[in-house]
Amino acid sequence: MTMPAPPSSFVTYRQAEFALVAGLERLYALAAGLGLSDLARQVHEARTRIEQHRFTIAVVGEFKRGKSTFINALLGQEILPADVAPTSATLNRVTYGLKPAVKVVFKEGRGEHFVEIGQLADYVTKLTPEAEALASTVEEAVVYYPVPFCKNNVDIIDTPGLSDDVAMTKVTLGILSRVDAAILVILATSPFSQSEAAFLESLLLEYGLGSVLFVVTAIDRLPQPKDRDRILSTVSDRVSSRIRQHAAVHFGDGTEAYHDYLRRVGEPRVFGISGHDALTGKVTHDGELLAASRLPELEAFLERFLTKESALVALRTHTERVVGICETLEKETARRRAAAVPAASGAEADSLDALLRALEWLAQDAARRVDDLRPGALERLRPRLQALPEVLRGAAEKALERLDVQAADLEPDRVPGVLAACRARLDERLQMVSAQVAQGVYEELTAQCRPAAEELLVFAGTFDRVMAHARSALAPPSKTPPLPMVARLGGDHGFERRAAVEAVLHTTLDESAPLRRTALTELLSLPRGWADGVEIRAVQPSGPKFARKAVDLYRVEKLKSDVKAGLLRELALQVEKSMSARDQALGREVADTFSVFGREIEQTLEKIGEQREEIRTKRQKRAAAAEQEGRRMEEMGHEIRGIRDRSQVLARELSALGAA
Ligand SMILES: Nc1nc2c(ncn2[C@@H]2O[C@H](COP(=O)(O)OP(=O)(O)OP(=O)(O)O)[C@@H](O)[C@H]2O)c(=O)[nH]1
Ligand SMILES: [Mg+2]
Repeated sequence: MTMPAPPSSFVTYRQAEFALVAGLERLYALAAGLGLSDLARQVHEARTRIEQHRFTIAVVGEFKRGKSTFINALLGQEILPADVAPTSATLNRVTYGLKPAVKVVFKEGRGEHFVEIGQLADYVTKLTPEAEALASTVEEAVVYYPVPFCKNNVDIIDTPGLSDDVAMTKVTLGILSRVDAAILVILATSPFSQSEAAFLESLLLEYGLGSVLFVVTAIDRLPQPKDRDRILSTVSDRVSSRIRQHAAVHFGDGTEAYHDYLRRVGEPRVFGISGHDALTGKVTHDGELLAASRLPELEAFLERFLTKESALVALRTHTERVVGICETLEKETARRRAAAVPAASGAEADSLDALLRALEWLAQDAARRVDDLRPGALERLRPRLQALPEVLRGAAEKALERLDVQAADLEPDRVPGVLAACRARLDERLQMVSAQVAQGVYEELTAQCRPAAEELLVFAGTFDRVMAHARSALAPPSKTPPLPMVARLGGDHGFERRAAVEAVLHTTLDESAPLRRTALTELLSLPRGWADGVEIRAVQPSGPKFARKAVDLYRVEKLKSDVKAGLLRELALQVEKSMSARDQALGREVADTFSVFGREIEQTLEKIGEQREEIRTKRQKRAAAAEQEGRRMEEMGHEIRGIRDRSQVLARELSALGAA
């Protein structure tokens, strides 16, 4: 590309290029840092193109506007296929080559090959279904031709017409970001339609007006010169009004930036030609027809624009593009900065914490209710304890009913043996009875625990649900959830409330059941050696010898009844003496049993506390991360604004340079 001598401005092309490349380098890092891979790729392409010093101009427009014919007119030969039916189906790049040739580049890296120029139509049109199928495999056709305009690294790209079909429109819109300037071809007989106006918007966003030319073709269809002039000024007016609209949307109607923009872009450059007549004139060497086609005037302009001004135009386009990229990035950083406000995640944590606090209250409430059940349970158990003296007495009487005492046992040294034997028998009996009473107390106690188990079950259901919610809100759901309390308590019993209560009761109490049984039995039995203080003496023999037998009989009966009375008295005494201690022990036992449920609830309180702590920590971490992200976005935004501001200054200087 020829570099015109820089005018007397401090901006030289090199400096501008250097500034743009440096800006793009930073923008690449920023876009990549934000994970915007598409934009990063675009930035990278822009940079490569600046460094390659190629200038590419695309000929664009609605379908059937005479785009291909116009390029053929420039080439002076019918090289690109043109037809009354929608024709172009690929991008055709016209580039400089001494010897005319065509290189067909296939899509997806499926190679390329050279064909004769006459074969071009076989690869690039959609005039027949077969041709269209082949064209759909072609990325682009490169036409080498000795076009003077293309001498200095300039390529002209013929594009498929817009609006005919979606795929073609996509191809054409896709190329916009990869070219430096565009020629919008408009038909004289339908000047600047709504869809062309909309398309202009894309062009303006991509390049700014300085890089868009308007070619109104087929003016030969308007034989009256005054009609031609009228059409050209109509197009010019419509384009200008569209540009004002664009400026108003982007800068605000009437603002300084608005007027600045309009001054910068200047008037649209509109040319009226007849591509058809120009081509015919060139091919048939009909100078008059060529002159009437008005192509020579446009060629003179293009000569300047594509060779002398192209470097400047390219720089301007690149600068506009950098500004556009900056705007996209600024919006993104602003969006992320707003999203990084910790309040958003804080609100969620707040409601979660409130939920867990409520769960804590429920737990404390359940614990209180369980505790409230205890006195009632004790009251129901007490009668069994109070009946103990009576029960033991009855059992003792029965055990001592028929004592086996002989006359020989009346010897003083044998009496203690008799007493011991009776006591052993009595102890055995009493032990059995107190074990039975203990079993009864145990069963009653378990029954009294049932309402507590029910309370626990109801709370466990709520606990599990809330904790599962808290966990999933805090941790990625892939984590295995903790074993639900309900399951731990008694398996998954669904809605079988009774079975569930039974299960809870047993899971909770079973562990300590043997201990409790022993404790209760101990509580209800007599201490070892309880009758050690009982002393019995046999009645001394007296009276005449002949009456000895009867006397002995009397003595035996007396011994028996003494032993019985002594043991019963001692038993009553011992039992009576220990009743208040037993009552206290029973109270302790009931409290102990109920505390098993209390402990279960206490453990859930611990878990809830841990969960709340975790929320607090997570929240602090999140807040810190959000703050950091916010700062990072702010710094990025600041840097991007800097690049944008510098690029805008550059854009102003470059357009001043163009006007000079
Ligand atoms: N009268 C007249 N007809 C023209 C002119 N330019 C193009 N045509 C005709 O308009 C029709 C379409 O021309 P093309 O050059 O194929 O148009 P295109 O915009 O390339 O069409 P697509 O590739 O399908 O988008 C052809 O029949 C041309 O002969 C012109 O300046 N005057
Ligand atoms: Mg075409």
